[in-house]
Formats: sequence, structure tokens, C-alpha cells
Amino acid sequence: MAWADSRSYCQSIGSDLATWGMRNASIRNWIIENLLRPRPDNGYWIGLSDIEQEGVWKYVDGVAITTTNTDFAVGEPSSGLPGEDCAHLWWERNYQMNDNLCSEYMLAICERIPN
Ligand SMILES: [Ca+2]
Ligand SMILES: [Ca+2]
Repeated sequence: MAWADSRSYCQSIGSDLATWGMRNASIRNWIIENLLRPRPDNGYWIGLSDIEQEGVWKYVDGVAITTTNTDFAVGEPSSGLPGEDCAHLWWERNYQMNDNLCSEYMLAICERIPN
């Protein structure tokens, strides 16, 4: 699904695209090692984008990234093409993050934070 459709799907099941679990490296690595599987041609959308303002990366729960590039693969986010505004885990790069066209077809990581 495209990024927005992925987000809608997550919301339809009472969750949202992953945020909290993506910000914590050890939790993220646990998710990668235990819940994801290699899927050629597909990455995993997460709840991070620079849709609102180009170059300003913000999670869908409102938390902005303050240190650039920390969790992105080398050379990313590239904004290589107009519309590379949505972040995904890039399996070809050991599941580091990449910005890509929001219209790309990817899997999604939904996350629900217990109250
Ligand atoms: Ca962008
Ligand atoms: Ca990119």
C-alpha cells in the first residue's frame, strides 16, 4: 500500500504507523529481528515523514527528529525525487531508514501504544 493508505489501514485497526518503537534503537532492532522478514522489492512504511515541511522529519505522533540522519541509511534522506517524503525501513540496507515516494507500494508496521 501507499504510505497514506498504510496509515489509514493501521488507524482502522486502532493503531497507527510505528513511531515510538522506531525511535528507540533497541526496540526497533527487536522488531526488525523478530517481526519482520526479508521481502524483496518491499520495504516497511513507518510513521515518519517530511510531508508538512520539506526537510523537517516528524513522526505522526508529532515528535520531530532533532538529530538529522541518525536512523537513516548513509546518504539518506536524499529527497532524490520530488515527493520522497515518507520514511520506510529499507531491507536492502539492513533495515535502516530511507525516504521514498509516498506512492510506493510497501508493507506497513502498525503500532498500538497501550494506555
Ligand atoms: Ca522530502
Ligand atoms: Ca531516499
